[in-house]
Amino acid sequence: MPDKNNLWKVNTNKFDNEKESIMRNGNLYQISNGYMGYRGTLDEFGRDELVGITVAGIFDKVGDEWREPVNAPNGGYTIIKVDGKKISALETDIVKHEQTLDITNATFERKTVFKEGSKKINISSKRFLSIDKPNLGAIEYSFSTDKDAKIVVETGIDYNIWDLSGKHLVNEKASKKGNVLLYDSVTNELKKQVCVAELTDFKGLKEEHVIKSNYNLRKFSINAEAGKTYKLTKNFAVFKDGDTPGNLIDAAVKTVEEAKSAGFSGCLKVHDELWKKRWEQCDVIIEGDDEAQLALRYSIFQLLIVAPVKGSANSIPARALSGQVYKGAIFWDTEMFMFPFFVYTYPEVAVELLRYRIQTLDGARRKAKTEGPGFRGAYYAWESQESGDDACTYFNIGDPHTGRLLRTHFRDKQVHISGDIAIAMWEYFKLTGDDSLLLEGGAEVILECARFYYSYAYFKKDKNRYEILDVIGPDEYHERVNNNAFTNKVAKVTFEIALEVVNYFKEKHPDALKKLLEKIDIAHEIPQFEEAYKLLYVPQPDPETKVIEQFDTYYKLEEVSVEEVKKRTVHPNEYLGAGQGVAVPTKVIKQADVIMMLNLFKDRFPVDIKKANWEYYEPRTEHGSSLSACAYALVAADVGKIDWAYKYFLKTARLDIEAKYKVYVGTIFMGGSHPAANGGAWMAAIFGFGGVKANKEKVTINPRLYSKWKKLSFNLSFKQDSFAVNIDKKKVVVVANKNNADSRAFSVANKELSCKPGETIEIKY
Ligand code: IFM
Repeated sequence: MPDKNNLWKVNTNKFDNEKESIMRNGNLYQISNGYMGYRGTLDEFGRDELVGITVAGIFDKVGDEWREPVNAPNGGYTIIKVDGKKISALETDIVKHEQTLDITNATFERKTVFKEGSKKINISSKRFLSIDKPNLGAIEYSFSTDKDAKIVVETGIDYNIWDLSGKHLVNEKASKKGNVLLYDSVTNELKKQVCVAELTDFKGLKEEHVIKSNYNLRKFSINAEAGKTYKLTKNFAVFKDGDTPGNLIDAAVKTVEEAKSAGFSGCLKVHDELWKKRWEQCDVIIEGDDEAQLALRYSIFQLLIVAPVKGSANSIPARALSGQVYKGAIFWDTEMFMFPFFVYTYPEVAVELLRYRIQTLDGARRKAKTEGPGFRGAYYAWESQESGDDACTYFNIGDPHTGRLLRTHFRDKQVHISGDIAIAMWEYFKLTGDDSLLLEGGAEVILECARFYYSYAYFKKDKNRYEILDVIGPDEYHERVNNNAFTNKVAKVTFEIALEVVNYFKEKHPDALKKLLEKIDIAHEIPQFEEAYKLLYVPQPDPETKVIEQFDTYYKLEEVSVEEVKKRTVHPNEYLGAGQGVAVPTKVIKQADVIMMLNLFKDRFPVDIKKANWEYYEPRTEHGSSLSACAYALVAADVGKIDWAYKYFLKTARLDIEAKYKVYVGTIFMGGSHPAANGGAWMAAIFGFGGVKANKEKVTINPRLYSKWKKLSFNLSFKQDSFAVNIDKKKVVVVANKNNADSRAFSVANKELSCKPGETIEIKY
């Protein structure tokens, strides 16, 4: 149970030197500022402990290995030697250890008491990655001994870099310019420059410069007095190609020099203030359930730390910036699971996520052409990196028995990705009322996605309908299926949205429409979209059972329990799908699929259909993906199964804070954080228990609080206006910000209202 008085901290007073615990703690205690992530490792750790500073938006490939994000050298490295002996949590006796992640401002702190011979040594450090200056990291490090000792401090840049797939930084140069330690390099594939500067302030002490074994260090030798605390502050800056128009090294040097002048506390103060604003805008308060409160807050924190830097047009990878897992790629996870949190609470970031898709539209066009036959439009990458070309490999999961890679069809058949993006693009416009993103390229994205589906669909003459064949839906255990309900529905809605965009532009932006239709030569295809929208088949509920068949022939598969399927595996890491996977011939599914559809289009299905499908698919779902639990939570809440909703809410909200997730699928290392599950936790709380949903016209709130919850409070952004919402067991209170632009429509507990700027409305339910 979390500490009641502190629901803003993650903390342990144990140090476990098992490799796996170090890896899990690296994820759990990571800090990030959207530009880079810094794993929660200790100052003295190195490559073997998976120290990683993963930089957003820069990728590299070595030989035939997987393309992945670049990890920068660790400018935060420090180790001390006492009477010639290295002091490290890995080698030295530990008397006491405490490490804390402060969620209020993304700072990581460690305090360790070591015993070396007859001496006790205290080491403390605190670090953060500035959200004011995204290239900057700052560390305050101090130590003391209980007896006089000869201490050597080595601090600087460790460029022994942990990489999963090859050495990405080459032409490495270590040097010192004035007082600043420097590291310069280029990436192996595209020769993009990556550099690091480090500057230590250890008042008045003389230092020696040492370059050895891929460390660029300064060395201080001290005759330390018993009981005296020695403190140094370190700043490091990471810069990559494109960060500044000028010289990168100069920019890095300037960044650390300015940070040194401002001092650790000066930099921290600005950083703190910005974090305070973020929390004022995005926090959710649950009264009466500390476990849920901490887990949800940690989930929100995980999303906030990876919010892309303004103007970067970066998006959020499936494992955030916790390392290179999943090739640092952006999946549908972002639009379907993270985007809702941002668009409802932090729309400035939601824009950034969608700009990334506008920016990678050409990559999606290339994929449509090369994935063929005859595909046109935008077929977005299943695993998208900086150019939008697909980083997903055709052989994507290793078989633990043979070590061979298995053919999976994630890349070539998971076509729902394009529609997921089109839906988010349109959702942004509906909820914010801001059409600038559509004008900037969002409308083009939507039309190109519709064009792709038209080129992918088949017209079945005898049935007078379009079908979508040979795909993978969200349930990845069943590949190459026909008429997957989720995919067909997403495609149909994409046609619908494309038509709505055209109509909206006709009315509001006729010139822009004319230009766009000419630019992509699509005017003659609009009638095709109309026809496809009308005639595209979407599997319907069975009139008797009300269940929607997940895809054609799903019902013919073997009826067997999830437990039984798992018993059939012969290796603990075995993947249940692909080729001969044990789930393939069965009805056992990997993750929410029909249920995902019923959640995504919740307004288009009645409760009895949702309930019947939840009851049918829930026992057949293995939840082999971290994306699954939240969909089950959301639909459970929708159909009034509040205890089930809570069970699945906790599963998604606790995933990262509990850090007990699986770390291997097949032979592939998967250890990292799960921002989609974090976004799912927010959705389950707000849309599920809060009963919030919004469309172009209004915000609807129909609460169904979990029994333990006394109160649920959160902020909402709608049409660029902000509202504070407080829900307790009896009433809903909505407070409109006094600076809101206009009065907005609400439906609270089935009462229609409008909420003027500065007004408070209170409805009993
Ligand atoms: O996007 C998901 C997919 O749905 C299931 N496998 C993991 C991917 C990344 O999270």
